[in-house]
Amino acid sequence: MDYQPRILAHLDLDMFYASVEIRENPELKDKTLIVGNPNARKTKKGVVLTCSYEARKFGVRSGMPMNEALQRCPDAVISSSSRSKYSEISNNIMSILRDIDIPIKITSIDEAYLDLTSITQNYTEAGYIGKIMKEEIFKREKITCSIGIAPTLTIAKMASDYNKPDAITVVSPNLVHSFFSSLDLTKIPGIGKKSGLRFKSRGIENCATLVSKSRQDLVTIMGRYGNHLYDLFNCRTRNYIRNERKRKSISHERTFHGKPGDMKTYDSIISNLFERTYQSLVNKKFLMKTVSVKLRFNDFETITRAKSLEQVSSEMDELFIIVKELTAEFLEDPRGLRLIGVSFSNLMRAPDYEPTPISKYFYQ
Ligand code: TTP
Ligand code: MG
Repeated sequence: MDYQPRILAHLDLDMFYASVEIRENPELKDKTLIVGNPNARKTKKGVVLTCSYEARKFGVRSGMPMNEALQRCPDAVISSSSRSKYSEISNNIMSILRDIDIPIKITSIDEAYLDLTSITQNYTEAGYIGKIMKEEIFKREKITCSIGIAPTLTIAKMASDYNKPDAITVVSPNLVHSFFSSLDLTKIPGIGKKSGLRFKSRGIENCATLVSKSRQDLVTIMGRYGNHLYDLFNCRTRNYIRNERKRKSISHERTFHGKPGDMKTYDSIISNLFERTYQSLVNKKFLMKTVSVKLRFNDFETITRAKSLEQVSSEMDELFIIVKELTAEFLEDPRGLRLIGVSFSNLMRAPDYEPTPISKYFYQ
């Protein structure tokens, strides 16, 4: 394995679905909020998708049956989930991160790893970059996140979770052992509650006495977890991002409550989406070859239509006409629309493109 020193970040959005519900309905702020089946009080069915930090104080957790969650927190407000909204906001946020032009791996709807090594050589500056990322995400999408910065991917992920919500935790190489020393054994990936309890019964509660042991000693004390722990404590786990994800498309989409044939609404949404997508294309100095549109009808059938140009372009009028052509036949569909998306793909950098250092990029 390649153990070149690297500075890696893990970013995870805070109580993501709940944050989106609060953003859309600010009255929910500071409430004991559960996202899940809104009929659970009657039907006793469903599981908690996520919940606010206030609800977590009562022991409510993602994946818990709604029935149990409501027993723990009888006054909770339940919000149903709006998944297309979550993916729309997630795409916008991941797009902000992709624009930094460094290796990125998006691992779920609300988390991503980034390799900061090419833009900074020190952890203090990395922490500052993390702060700028957080501010930019909040400024644009009104969602908070937590970031961990560390020499390996696993430690970066543990660090992003360490002080949630709305936190940055920087674990520079010289702090790795003290970071682990502060952790309960059950916080270690791979050591579940059961094994944690087993170790506790043998007097091993946290990592403090284990971090500076040799591999052999750890194997003697911990059995099969010994090797795993030694690698973890000594940064001998993965520290690079394999799939550098090049930007494949620029897109914006919007969900709304469309009425059949409401051309005025559709036209204004299409113009607005086009303008935003076009603006991103120009700001990011891309040229593109393929225009696509996505449309979702009120019965949830979703279609996409695309048209490729003969040559790369960033001509506004030409692209807008294509978007209008691609959407035209669906706007009068009697089912009515609930989502429209506009996307440009087959991207190429414009000749005058220069990667911008992150601080410059964000403060432009
Ligand atoms: P997480 O990042 O695990 O949780 P979270 O963002 O809600 O809270 P935290 O502040 O601790 O990061 O998951 C992201 C979203 O994925 C979450 O908001 C809802 C969804 N999800 C499910 O639908 N089911 C699940 O069991 C989990 C764990 C998450
Ligand atoms: Mg999260």
